[in-house]
Amino acid sequence: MEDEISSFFESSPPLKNMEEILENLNEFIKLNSSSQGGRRIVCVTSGGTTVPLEQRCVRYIDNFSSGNRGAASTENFVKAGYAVIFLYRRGTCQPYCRSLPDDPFLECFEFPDKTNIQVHTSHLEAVKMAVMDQQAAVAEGSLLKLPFSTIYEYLQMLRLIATALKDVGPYSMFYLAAAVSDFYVPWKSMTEHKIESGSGPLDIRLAQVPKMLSVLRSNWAPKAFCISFKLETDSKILMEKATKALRKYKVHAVVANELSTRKEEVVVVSSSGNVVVKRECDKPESFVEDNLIRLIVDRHSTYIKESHN
Ligand code: PAZ
Repeated sequence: MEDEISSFFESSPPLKNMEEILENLNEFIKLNSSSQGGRRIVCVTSGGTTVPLEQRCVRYIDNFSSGNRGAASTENFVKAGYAVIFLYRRGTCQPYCRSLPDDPFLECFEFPDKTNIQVHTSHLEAVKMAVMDQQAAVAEGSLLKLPFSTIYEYLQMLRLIATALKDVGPYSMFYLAAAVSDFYVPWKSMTEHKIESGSGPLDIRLAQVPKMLSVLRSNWAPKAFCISFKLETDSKILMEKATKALRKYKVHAVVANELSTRKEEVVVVSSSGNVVVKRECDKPESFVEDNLIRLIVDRHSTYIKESHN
């Protein structure tokens, strides 16, 4: 497995802005570890990774993930006093923007005259809150946003973040809500130019993406608190798969969810048993992430206390 992982990274196209990412990352970690008593730092991954089919990519395989879970969780972590590294898929849902109309966003604005632009009264509150909350989180150094698109970018960035967080130890957390591709086309066996059409059906052989969770736990950031996610469409196999992942990857909890009900309820699977976490249906403004993050933060506090004993 170690060999597969090394060869994945060795053959990946290098990150274009690695220096800049590292600089921002180290500055963010330094600021938050040294700010009064130090803040806990969580890396929230969000959205789906793409799998390019050509090196000069025209076509790619994608998945369903909207990034809502990651964005809502980020807001809750910031509210709980965490510094958040938001590793997100470009173009997916962003923290503090969930109540803005996305289609068409420009309908939020109006021009009373040629030199002024105003937010339409019906959207005023939502836009005001989004701008204020986002700016406050960035200004107080609680939010660092790092975008990815491909599986290659995602895994390289996750490794950078994990190794940069190594010294934060138990005060760091990984909350891995991104929907990461299980299969990909290895860079070296990928055609450089656009795949030509017109010569019948296309056969593509996909390799399995090496599982990085074990190496994150054992090498990259062994002391970090680690939460992974398991999504299934068949509720009959969900709990079994989540329990298996808990044991196999030795994470601290697995959040199990089913595609069609993921916004209503999740199950937190851990060695202390399974806890069902639900959205409060009687409150229209409630999200499952509000209760989920409360529980995770609580578990993280216990983990920190235990790691000092
Ligand atoms: O991004 P979203 O809000 O539409 O969905 C969230 C989710 C289902 C991608 C997440 O909760 C999850 O389960 N992520 C891991 C998926 C997996 O098993 O790979």
